[in-house]
Amino acid sequence: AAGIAGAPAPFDKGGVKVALVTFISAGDFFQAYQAGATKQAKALDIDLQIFSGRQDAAAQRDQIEQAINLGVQAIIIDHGQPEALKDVAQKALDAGIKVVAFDVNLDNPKIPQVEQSDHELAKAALGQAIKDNGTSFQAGYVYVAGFAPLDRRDEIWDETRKANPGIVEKARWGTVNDTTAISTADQTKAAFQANPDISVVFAPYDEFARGVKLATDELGISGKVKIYSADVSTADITEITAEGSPWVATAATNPAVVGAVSVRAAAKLIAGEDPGHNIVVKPVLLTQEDLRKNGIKTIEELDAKLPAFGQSDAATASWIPSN
Ligand code: SR1
Repeated sequence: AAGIAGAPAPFDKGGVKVALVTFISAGDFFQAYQAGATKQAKALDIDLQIFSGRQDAAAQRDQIEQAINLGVQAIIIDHGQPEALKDVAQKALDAGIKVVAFDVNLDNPKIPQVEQSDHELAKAALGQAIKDNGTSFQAGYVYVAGFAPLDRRDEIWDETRKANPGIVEKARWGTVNDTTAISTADQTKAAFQANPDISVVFAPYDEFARGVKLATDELGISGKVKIYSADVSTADITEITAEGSPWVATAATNPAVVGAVSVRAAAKLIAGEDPGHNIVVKPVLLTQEDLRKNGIKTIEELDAKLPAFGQSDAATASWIPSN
């Protein structure tokens, strides 16, 4: 370990170990989040060990125990079920290990919470839905309760429907598993068969949106449905900008930036600095029209075009190299 010249201890000498314990590891969002975390860790000369989740709360608890036993200086907990994690996160704190949580509310003043401003994200996507479709339409909604970001986005869906009684939720469905998009596609087909008048789907997770698009393509109804989502990846941009695509807008951060911010927050805690309690990475609204007009095909092109997407000043410090 070489360390970083001029950085506070222990980063000046190097050899810092951090664990990233995930709950969901499949899918573009989570892969990009991990890639961003890995890159920022490398820039900080951190040995980052990633524990891959399988949507299994007991396994995630075990992995946190393993990280504690490995003697890491910090643990980043990425999603999960709060009730399965709160005590084991406290155990880490009691052992002198710093803890950062991303998108799982551990409700502990010692644990900074990283999030993507999910209220703003949902408002941006639904604002575009209203702009395109007016305030009266038959809607489908893809939602699974119990995930902090989805629950926060759900609050805005409720608020939007209350403010616009002409928006009618005809059906609600959703699954989070190893193959979320495929499971969601199957459920979407059933929802559309029972409710052929649905013209707008709010699917605020890109795996959900991908599933809805797959279903509408297979049912041959893509021309009469519009999908509004959260998240973006290069593969999503391909789906959104494809000819005849019903996926017309998404509100998103760059997940690699969120991963980098999570590592920086952990590094600041290890160095004895305060990264703040609520660490927010702001999303941007991306429409099919703008992506096509600007010829954007990849995340890298979005980074270059939209500085607010490609970087965040959350949890920065003069001694932390940007990645
Ligand atoms: C099942 S939770 C999925 C969400 O987590 C992250 O916040 C991503 O934005 C994704 O939509």
